[in-house]
Order: sequence, then structure tokens, then C-alpha cells
Amino acid sequence: MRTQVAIVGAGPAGLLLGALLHRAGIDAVIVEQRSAPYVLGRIRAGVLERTTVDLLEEAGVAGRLRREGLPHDGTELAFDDRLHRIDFKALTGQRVTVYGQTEVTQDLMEARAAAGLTTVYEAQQVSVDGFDGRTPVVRFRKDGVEHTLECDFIAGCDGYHGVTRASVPPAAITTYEKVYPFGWLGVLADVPPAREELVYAHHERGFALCSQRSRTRSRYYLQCSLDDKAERWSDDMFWDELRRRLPAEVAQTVVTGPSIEKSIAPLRSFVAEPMRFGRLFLAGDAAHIVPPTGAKGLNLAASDVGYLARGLAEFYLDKSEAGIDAYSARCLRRVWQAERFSWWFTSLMHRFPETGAFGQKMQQAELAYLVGSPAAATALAENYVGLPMA
Ligand code: FAS
Ligand code: PHB
Repeated sequence: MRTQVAIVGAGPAGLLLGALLHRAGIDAVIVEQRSAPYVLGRIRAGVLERTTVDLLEEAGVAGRLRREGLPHDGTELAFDDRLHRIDFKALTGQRVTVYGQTEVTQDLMEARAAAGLTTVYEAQQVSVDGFDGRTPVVRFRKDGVEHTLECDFIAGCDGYHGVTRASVPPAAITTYEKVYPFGWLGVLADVPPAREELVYAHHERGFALCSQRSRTRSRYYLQCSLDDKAERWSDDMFWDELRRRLPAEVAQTVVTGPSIEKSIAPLRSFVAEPMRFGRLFLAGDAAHIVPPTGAKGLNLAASDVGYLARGLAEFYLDKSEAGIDAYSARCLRRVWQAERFSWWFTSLMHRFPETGAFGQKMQQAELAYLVGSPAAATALAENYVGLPMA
């Protein structure tokens, strides 16, 4: 087999990169270790920045997003039993769109299949080689047969636990990591959202988030301990704890119902530098992880592949290596800004018993400043809606 760009991973990064390259007339094959239903079954992100919407439009896959996506002009912060709205539109002129990662992935998968493009699902023993030279290859087993995919470039879009970053010589890569002392217990339920917009709640019992996927499907999260287990939480226990952490005016509007998904995700901040190794480019969670508080993970994956698609188009169409040479530095400038915001917002909104009474006072003072100062609120808003893609 041969292609111009071999993409490892059919999550949002790999699929969006494949779609953008196709629009530029560049051939790409995606090699994915799981089945398509398995990839679609992972319940992940829910908020799209303007830059991500623009890239999905550029990829020609935004039809359903335009019809079903929910524009949000702001969000609500809850603390001391009160709600405080942060008005993105008034403060930045921008908004975000609520549209689940599952839907983005489905739209990309359907467009790829309709275009007759090659995606190898359930590929086993995937390995990458030769990316320090000019003839990189991706090897994999499929239905018991060994395959070698020759290519010009490899895009490592295989997530935090993937094979591509792990294949880089340790001396060539530097990683930065912070693991948070708690997780998020997430529930998906076919019930109408409690509020029009998302609610981020700071409470002495722990953080809570009221999010949504549509006007009839809601996504809720509770800060939980790292040794907690989703199966320990009955639906009733979840709904009761959620309502304890919300202001009364919100708790009484929560519509409960049977969970259709319930899982715990750990929180970490992680960055690998650089993001390019010869003919191998890392993109998305393969290169960086953010705690989901700032809703940045999916959006960073999109901006990475936006930069990579442009750089590869310059290489093939303009015979220029400037874009691929600038890829890593260009991505990392935006990655580190999102890492800072996600760390800051996580540090502000969650309970950290180890910081003691003084730490709690600092959080309360910052929350009061945030909702009392247009400058502070603007800083939150411009990071939440997404900094521009330079
Ligand atoms: P992904 O991990 O989505 O995709 C990588 C793909 O590569 C997967 O399909 C995997 O099967 C495949 N793969 C892995 N190893 C392979 C190999 N060796 N060979 C071939 N294929 C391989 N972000 C938010 O903004 N908000 C959230 O609420 C949120 N919640 C999250 C919850 C969890 C549990 C996790 C893990 C992440 C969450 N994220 C959230 C972040 C998430 O949305 C990611 O940022 C997003 O999926 C990134 O997309 P990709 O980079 O494509 O990585
Ligand atoms: C979600 O809907 O999954 C979601 C929304 C906003 C966040 C994190 C997760 O900050």
C-alpha cells in the first residue's frame, strides 16, 4: 500500500485531518485500532470554539452542525448559592457552539465513507518506522494479514495512549505533566438541560458541571475521588449529589432520568515537545492533554490539524516546507495558552482540601473578583471562546 499521508487514529484529529487533506487533493489513509462503533461510543467533549466550527466548514462537514448545533453566548458560574453569567458575546463579540464530539466524529466518518476514502478499522499491532528518513512506513495486521503502508508523512493522531509518541526516541522528546488529585464522574441522560447555558459550579462538596448535547439530552459531571468507581453510583445517588452542589434555583430545574452513559475520567495536564520528528507529526491528544474544565481538548486537536493540513498543502502544492517547518512552534504557542487556561479554571473551580482554609479563601476571592471585574471576566471569556489561530 502507498499514500501521501498515513494518519494513525480515527478520532476527531485524524478524521478532520483526512477531510482537510482530501479538500486539498492530498491522498491520506487512516489506520485505526478500534471499530467505528467503538470510536463513536466514547462520550467526550461538547463545546466547539469558532475556530473549530470554521475548520469543519472548510472540511465540508458542517451541514448538520449548522442545523443542530446550539450557539451559546455565555455561561454561568455558580458559587455561594448564586449564579453569575459571563457574557461571551458582550465581552468578546464571540460565542461557542454546543455540539457533541460524537456528532463531529460521526459527521466526519460519514463524509469520509461517502468520498470513498480508505480507513482501516480494527488494525492490530500498528507500528511506525523510518520517520527520521524520507521513506516512513506504518505497519499493521488486518484480518491476520500483515500490511506495510508506505508514505511521505505520518500524522500521529492516536491519542494519549497511542503508539506514535511512544515511538519517538526518548532523547528527542520532552514532556511536561501534572496529574490532578480527582476525576470527573460523567453522566449522559435523555433529559432536557437544567439551564439554557452551561453551569460551572464551585461548591464545598466539589465541582459540578451542567452541560448538554441538545434540548433533550444533557451531560452532567461531578468532581469525584480518583479511587471512586462509576458502578458505585446509582442514578439516584448521582442526581442527589448534583443537586446538593447547585444553587437552589438550578437544583429545582434539574430533570432526572435514567443514565445512558456513566464513566469516570481522570484529569491531567500534559504536553510533549516538539510536535514534529522528521516525517512524523503529532496532533491532538497524542501531543497534549488538558483537564476538560476549559473545554479545550477537542478544540486543540482541531487547530493542530488545521495547521498541519495547511503545512502539507504548502509542501505538495507550493513545493514549500515553510508550513511543516513552522508546525510544532505554531501549535505549541496555542497549546500552552490553552494549558494555562485549563489549569487556571480547574484550580479555581475544584475543591483542593490539601490547600486548606487559606486556599479556599483565595478561590473565593478570585471568584468574587471574576464576577465583579469586566477585565477579569473578559480574560475568562476570550480564553473560553478560543484564542485566534495565528
Ligand atoms: P482521541 O483519543 O479521540 O482519538 C485517538 C484515536 O486513536 C482513537 O480512536 C484510538 O482508538 C486510536 N488509537 C490509539 N492507539 C492506536 C494505535 N496504536 N493504532 C491505531 N489507532 C490508535 N475534551 C473536551 O473538550 N471536553 C470533555 O469533556 C472531554 N472529556 C474527555 C473524557 C475522556 C475520558 C477523555 C479520554 C478525553 C476527554 N476530552 C474532552 C478530550 C477529548 O475530547 C480529546 O481532546 C479528543 O478526543 C482528542 O481527539 P484525538 O486527538 O483525535 O484523540
Ligand atoms: C461536555 O459537554 O462534555 C463538556 C462541556 C464543557 C466542559 C467540559 C465538558 O468544560
